Amino acid sequence: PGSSFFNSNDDDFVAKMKEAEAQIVIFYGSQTGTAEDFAMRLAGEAKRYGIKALVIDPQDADMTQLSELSTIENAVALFCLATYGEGEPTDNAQAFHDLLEEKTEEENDWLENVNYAVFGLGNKTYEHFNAMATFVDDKLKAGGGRRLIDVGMGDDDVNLEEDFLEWKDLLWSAVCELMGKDANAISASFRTYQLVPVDERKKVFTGEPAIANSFKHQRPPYSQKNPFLAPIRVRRELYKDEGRSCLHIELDISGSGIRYTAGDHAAVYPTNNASLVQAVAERLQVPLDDIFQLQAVDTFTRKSTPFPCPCTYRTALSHYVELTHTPSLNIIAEMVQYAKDEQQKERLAFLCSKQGRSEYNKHIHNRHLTILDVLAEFSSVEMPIDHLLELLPRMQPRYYSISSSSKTNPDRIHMTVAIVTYKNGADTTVEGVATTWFCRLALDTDRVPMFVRRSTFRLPRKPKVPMIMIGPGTGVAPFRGFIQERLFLMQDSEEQFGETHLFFGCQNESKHFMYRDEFEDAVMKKALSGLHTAFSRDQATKVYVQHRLRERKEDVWRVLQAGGHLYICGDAKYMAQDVRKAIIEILVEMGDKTQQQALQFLKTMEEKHRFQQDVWS
Ligand code: FAD
Ligand code: 2AM
Repeated sequence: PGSSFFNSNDDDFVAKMKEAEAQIVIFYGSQTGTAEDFAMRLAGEAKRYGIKALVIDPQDADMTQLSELSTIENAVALFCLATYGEGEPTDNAQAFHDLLEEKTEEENDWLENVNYAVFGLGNKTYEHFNAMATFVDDKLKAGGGRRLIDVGMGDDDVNLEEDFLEWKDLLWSAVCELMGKDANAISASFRTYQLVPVDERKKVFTGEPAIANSFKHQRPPYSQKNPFLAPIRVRRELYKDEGRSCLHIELDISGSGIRYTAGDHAAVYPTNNASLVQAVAERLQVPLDDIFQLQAVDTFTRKSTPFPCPCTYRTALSHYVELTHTPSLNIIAEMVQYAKDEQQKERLAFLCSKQGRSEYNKHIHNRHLTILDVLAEFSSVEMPIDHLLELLPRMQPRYYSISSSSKTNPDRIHMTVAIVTYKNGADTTVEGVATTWFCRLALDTDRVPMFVRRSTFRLPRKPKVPMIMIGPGTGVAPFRGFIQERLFLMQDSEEQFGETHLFFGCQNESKHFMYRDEFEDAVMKKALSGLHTAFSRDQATKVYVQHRLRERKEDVWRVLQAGGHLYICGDAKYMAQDVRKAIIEILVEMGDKTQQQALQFLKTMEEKHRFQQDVWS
């Protein structure tokens, strides 16, 4: 196998801190890389106060060592923790979560004199907003830890960046006070990585997320670090109208050894549009085919490189960084030094000053400007590409709810993909990276780097258990898989199958009713007892799935009362919440419950895994 991008780590972080003379350790719980990014930014900023900080992945550390932190004078542990799905920790923070949960009453002083602060990355549209961060904050406090500042409740639905900035202002004041430092830090810029001569012996990465040559020599088992290159065999339009379209895609996983279960997610590493890469290259005069190597300035930062390299600039811009995300404030701050025009320099400096924050929000964040929009506006900025590359967020895999059953499609993974394109505040048409890339790929010959992420979204184990599935729009994806599976199981089966309802919604029946034939066929074959549709725009007033649920309140109550399963999939921001409200109303009315009892009923269902959600925003 090729050389690995990931370093192996000694797990005694306190010893490492002592060795590096670091006073701060920053742990991150990251699923999409943002928490890790924040952790790296904090480490970079610590330098401005003359403090050394170590960034550590909790899964590579012996977290019981936290109790030893007080052996370093004024040491501080910082946590940047994302909450995933239904209030769960991220995969890399799961063990740390479990450790905190296990700490017993008798050990409630195990963190005596340990200074800490927690920042949470969450999204208010989800029910369990920042559950992981508040859990950790509470547990550290309960363990006797010394909380430096209140837990930061970052809300990605509004402005995560701003929440982070506010929290970190408070943090640095508290840290400086603790350590007796001057809080008015010097504003010099510090590079985390630097260009170094390319080591000719090293393998050149060509887009692999972790292991050099793994695209050339494909070897199972496939995983996040070693994705399988799947050809697309089928790509067909489920609908297309003004500015909106949706695709049915089939990835071929034959021969890969990859297995999946209906309800799992397919994760895909996309490639940036070549024309976008070209545009960045032209603006910043990037020699796209040159091979380069970045290396950490400080050897104790967790990663020795920000992404797999050596590679060409073309590879880095195509595979390793997000080019359409709105530049965060630290990118703007680093641009200041490269502005040749004094007015532009001043304006950039203002945007990233405390006084200019609301202007940054109004002018850049809320208008969803891309890095190219900003570079176009600040035309005198001559930023070296290697500096920009270290600052741009790492390209993240995109997740799709698998819309097939492995019982009927063991060699294929089906996905139901809504194409993303929108005009931003600079009137730029921004293309969703993955979804528009799917449109451009050549069938059979191009390859999609992918892996399967296990989920807990599952059919009832016993087929006789009744169920209600609610999935408007692309939210119907996993239910198509469930229905395929039920149809398969029903063949030659003597077993009794519980009643099964699907609530589906879309704008117009004639245009957007995807998989209609299949669902109607399932009704005929009795795999679906009820197909309840809400066509929101086929009449003067909007009709949504929750209206149909209310109309069917007897069915809903009967199924839930009988111990049935309830599933919601699709939009987290509005739909899932409105549907929950409707369910609560039905429980109150039909079950003769108080609001409180209804909430408790649903909570118990959730704990027993009978109420499951697969939602995203
Ligand atoms: P990106 O390049 O990631 O761009 C999307 C971003 O653009 C958004 O996050 C938002 O910041 C911005 N944006 C989008 N629209 C606008 C707008 N109008 N104005 C301003 N900004 C905007 N998607 C499916 O289609 N089908 C599925 O089955 C599915 N299942 C999912 C399951 C899970 C667990 C999760 C987390 C997500 C799922 N998604 C699904 C969403 C999917 O992962 C991608 O986020 C989506 O396809 C967009 O990817 P992209 O790379 O094309 O867009
Ligand atoms: P709309 O676009 O006409 O508002 C799939 O996207 C379907 O979900 C569409 O019919 C859409 O309707 C509908 N939808 C939008 N907001 C919703 C909400 N809050 N609850 C349920 N369905 C919603």
